Amino acid sequence: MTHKPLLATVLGERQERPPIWIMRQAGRYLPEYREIRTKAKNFLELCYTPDLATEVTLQPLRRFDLDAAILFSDILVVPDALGQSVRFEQGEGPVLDPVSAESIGALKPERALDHLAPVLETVRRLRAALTPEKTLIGFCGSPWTVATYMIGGRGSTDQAAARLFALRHPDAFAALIDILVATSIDYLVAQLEAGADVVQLFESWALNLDDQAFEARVIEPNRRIVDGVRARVPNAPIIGFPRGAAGNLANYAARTGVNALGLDYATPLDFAARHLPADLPVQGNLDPLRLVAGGAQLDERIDAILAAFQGRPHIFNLGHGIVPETPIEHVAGLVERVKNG
Ligand code: 1CP
Repeated sequence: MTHKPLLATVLGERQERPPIWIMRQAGRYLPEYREIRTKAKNFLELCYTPDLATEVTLQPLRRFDLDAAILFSDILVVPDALGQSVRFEQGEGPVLDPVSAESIGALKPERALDHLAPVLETVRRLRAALTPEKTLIGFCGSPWTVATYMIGGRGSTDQAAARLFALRHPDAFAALIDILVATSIDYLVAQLEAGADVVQLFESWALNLDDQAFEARVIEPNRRIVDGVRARVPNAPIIGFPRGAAGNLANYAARTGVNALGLDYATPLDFAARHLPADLPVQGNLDPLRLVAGGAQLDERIDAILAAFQGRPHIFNLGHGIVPETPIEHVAGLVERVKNG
C-alpha cells in the first residue's frame, strides 16, 4: 500500500480523517496567484510556462495542509492543442472559434501531444518538488464537456449549441468525440508517465442530458478513456467527476470503471449513502458558497459531510470549484476542521 493518504483513498482505503484537496485550489482567491498571473501574457501562456505553472500549482500547498497538488492547466488546452483557436478574455472566460460539421476534419490530433509538452514538463517538475506523502493529480476534461466549449465557442448554462449539434450532425459529433477520446487517452497516459499519481476526468456538464444522451455522450466516452488509459498504464487510478449526473451517478461509476466518484453539492448525502456501493470512494461535496459565507453554517455542513461518509473511503473536497471571493481564512479553517476536528 502507498504512503500517500489521498492516493490510498482513491484506491479504496478508508482513513481515520479524510484527506483533502480543493477543486481549483490554485487560482484567483490567492493574492500570490494574481501576482504571477500578471507575469504571463495571457492565461494559456501561464499554462504553457513550466516555471510559472509549477509555482502556482504549489502555492496553495504552502498555505494549507492539503494532501494533493493538482496540475495547474485547463481543460481547454486540448482544443488549443488540436489547433482550434482558444482565447481567455480577462474576466470573461474562454472564447473559441466554434467548430462546424465541416471543420472537425481539420483538427490536428497528430500534433496535440507535442503541443502539450510544456504541460508534461510541469508534471515532471511537480513530481520532483513534492514531498512523498503528497499526491499529484493530473486531469483532462471529459469529451462531452470539452465538446460543449468547442461547439458552443464559450461556456453556457444549457449547452444548447452542443446538444443540438449532436442531434443534427450525429456523424460529425461522433468523429469529434473519437478525436477527444483518443487525444485524452494519450494525454492522460503521458501525465501518468511524467509522474501524476492519479488523474481526474472533469465532466463538468453532465447535466441537461436525457438518459439516452447521458449513456452515449458521458458514460461511453468516459468508459473508453478509462479502458484506453488502463490498457497502457495497468490499474491507473482515476477519479470521475460527472457534475450534475444525479440519478445516473451509480450507473456512471459502475459502467466507466473509475476508482472514485466526485459528487457535486446538489447530491443529497443520504442518496449517496443509499445508492452508491459502500466500498466506492467518494469525493466532495461542499457547496463553494458555504466556504465564502463561513461561520456556523459552514462548520455544521463540514461535520455533516464527514459524518455521512465516515464509513467509506472519502476525500474531502468542494462540490465544484472554489470561487475568487473566498476568504483565505475560511479555507484555512476548513482544512483545520477536516484534519483535526
Ligand atoms: O484569469 C484566470 O486566472 C483564469 C481563471 C481560470 C483558472 C485559474 C481558468 C479559466 N482556468 C483555471 C485553472 C483550472 N481550470 C484548473 C487548475 C487546477 C486547479 O487548481 O484546480 C482546472 C482543474 C480547471 C478545469 C476547468 N476549466 C474546468 C473543469 C472544472 C470546473 O470548474 O467545472 C472547466 C469547465 C474549465 C473551463 C474554464 N476555464 C476557465 C474558466 C473561467 C472556465 C469556465 C468557463 C465557463 O464555462 O464559464
